[in-house]
Formats: sequence, structure tokens, C-alpha cells
Amino acid sequence: MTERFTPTPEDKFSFGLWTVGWQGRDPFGDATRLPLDPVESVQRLAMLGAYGVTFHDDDLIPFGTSESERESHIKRFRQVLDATGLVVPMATTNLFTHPVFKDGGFTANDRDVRRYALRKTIRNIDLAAELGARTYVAWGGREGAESGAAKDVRVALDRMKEAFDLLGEYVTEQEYDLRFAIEPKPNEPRGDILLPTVGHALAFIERLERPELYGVNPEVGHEQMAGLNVTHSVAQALWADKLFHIDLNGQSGIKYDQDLRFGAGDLRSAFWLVDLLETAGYEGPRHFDFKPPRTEDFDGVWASAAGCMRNYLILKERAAAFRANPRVREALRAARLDRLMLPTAADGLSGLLADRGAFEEFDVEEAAERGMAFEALDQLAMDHLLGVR
Ligand SMILES: [Mn+2]
Repeated sequence: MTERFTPTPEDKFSFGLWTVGWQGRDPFGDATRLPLDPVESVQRLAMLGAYGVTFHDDDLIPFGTSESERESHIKRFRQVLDATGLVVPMATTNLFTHPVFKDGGFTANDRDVRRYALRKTIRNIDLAAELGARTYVAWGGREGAESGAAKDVRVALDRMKEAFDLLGEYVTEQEYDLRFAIEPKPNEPRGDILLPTVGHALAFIERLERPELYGVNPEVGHEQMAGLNVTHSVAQALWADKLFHIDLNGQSGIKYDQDLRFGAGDLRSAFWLVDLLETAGYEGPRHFDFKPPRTEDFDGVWASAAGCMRNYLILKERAAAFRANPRVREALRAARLDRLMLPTAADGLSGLLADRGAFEEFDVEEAAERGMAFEALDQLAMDHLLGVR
């Protein structure tokens, strides 16, 4: 009998090679784990019940690899994908590790660096398309500044637009079935990063030449580092039809990028996020972008990866139980969520202006006295999250 909360490929869980493969190098300490062969990562993730694996170009093909060696890395990767049945739903470019990108890729002040960044990205887009990826993530971790005069932000955004427009032109010309997902982050590694939140990215996308090709890849911890409610950010991305991908992990408040396993960190936020994804019709991968802490050996790495999926499935079950509970349905009515669904002025502007009940005869005091009943509703959610209902 299958144990409860055991993931299967139907759950669409995917992992970056760089997550389980993280060696634990941080600004204060050296690596605590040996490098992991991408082939072993794919095998292990398949055994754990994942459906997909994602990669930066340099995760799969070490930076500086010769053309012939590159082909052999790709061949081994294809073989293990075929053997395990794992798919590659997404790929991305590393424009942050090599020192050449210290001032950014698409918005580096140096033009030659920008052109190199674009060519590096295009090369990996070809590979992504070959491997069947449908989403190409762009995280501009080095696109930013530590000081005011170092970056003319308006001009840098011109260069960012130029880069994305060129990439959009490229995938259109190649007829690739590939869309871009911009991943916002407020800071780290740069002091301040351009397109710091989902809201900034959504506004930027509307200025591009082919906005339909671009969406967002919100990461739980990145929004939380900015003190924002990630579930609200994801909801707005869904509302804009721009949730092309998602990076799930855990974060405890406004501090360095913790990349905890999903469910660790802000558990209430994780509950509401799963509730949203599972009820809003999101059909993309549930992608984990986390880092097994550097305290862990490889047993700990796989326990951490398994924990991401297990926590998602537990929260999915808890959120579904919450939504199905008759007392919750009643509490939702008491909190008048059904009224929010009514258009404010189905009678139009003229109807609104002519309606004396809307203003002249509106009983402001009576309306002000109404309780909203949100606390009882939230406690029902808490009871479900804590497993007592
Ligand atoms: Mn992160």
C-alpha cells in the first residue's frame, strides 16, 4: 500500500540540479559536500517521486568546457532522462557565478559583457528547446548595484528590455515553444537588484515588444525577503495570467536568502500558497529551489528534498480539508467572501451616481458596526493546518 504523502510524477514536482547539488559553500565557509554528478541527482530525484529536473547551463556543463566535452555531458544527461522518465520543464542561464558577471549580464555597464551574456543565454536556450523545456527562467541576480551613481537605473532598464526583446525575437524566429519567466529578487548577491519584486517584473513585462512571451517565476523566499506576502504576489501573477513557473522554498522573515526546504520557515504562508495554487488552476511544475543546509551529508540532502514534496502534499491535503469543511463554508459566508464576487457597479457609472442608497441615504454607522468575522475563519484554517480538524 502506498504511504500517504508519497509523491508521484502526477504531482509535477521538479528540482533544480543546483539545489540538491549545492555543496554548501557560503560567504563564510567552504564546501561541506562533494560535487554531485547530475546523473546521480536525476536518478535519486526520480526514486523520490519527482517528475522533472531543471538546470543552469553551468550545472550541466561546467563553465569553460570544450565543445566535444559539452556534447558528452549532454549525452549522459539525455540517457539518464530517458532511463528515469524525468522531464526537463525549465532551464535557465548562470549569469552570476563567473567574475565576468560581477556587474551583471544584461545590464552590465560593459557592452562586451552584455553581448557575451546574451550569447551564453541563447546557446542554452537552444539546449533547453532540444530537451523539451517550455519555460526559460531569467534570474538577474547580478543586475543591480551597491551604490547610487554606479548604475543609471533607467538606462539599465533600457538594456534589460533590449536583452529580453532580443531573446523573444530569437525564440520566435526559431519557432521554439518556449516562454520566459522573470524571477524577481530584492537583493543578494547585489546590494539592490533590478526588478526586485513580482510587481516590478509584471510592470516591466508590459513594456516589452512581445509581452505575451514573458511571465514571472516568483520565489517564496525572495518575496518574503522584501517583507511581502508571497501568496498575494502569486495571486496577482495569476490574475495577470503571468504565473509561468514558481520556485517553492522556505524563508523566515526579512533576512538573508535562506532557501530552506518548502514548508520550513513561514508555515502559515506555505499553507495559503498551496491553497492558492491548488484552487486557482495553476498547472505548471511545483518547482523547488531550495538549499539543503550545509550541516547535511548526502542522506540529509535527500531527506531535505523528500521533505519539500512531503510538506507540499501534506499542505495540499490540509488545504483541501479546510475548503471542504462545512463550517469553513459557513465561515466564508459569514466573512462575506461571496459579496466580494459581486461587481461593485453592475448598474454602471450612471446607476452608481443615481443611487441615493449608495451615498446620500447610505447608513455609514450601520455599515461601520458590522464585524467581518475573519478571526473565526482564520482559526478554522489554523485548526486545519495544525491537524486538529
Ligand atoms: Mn532563494
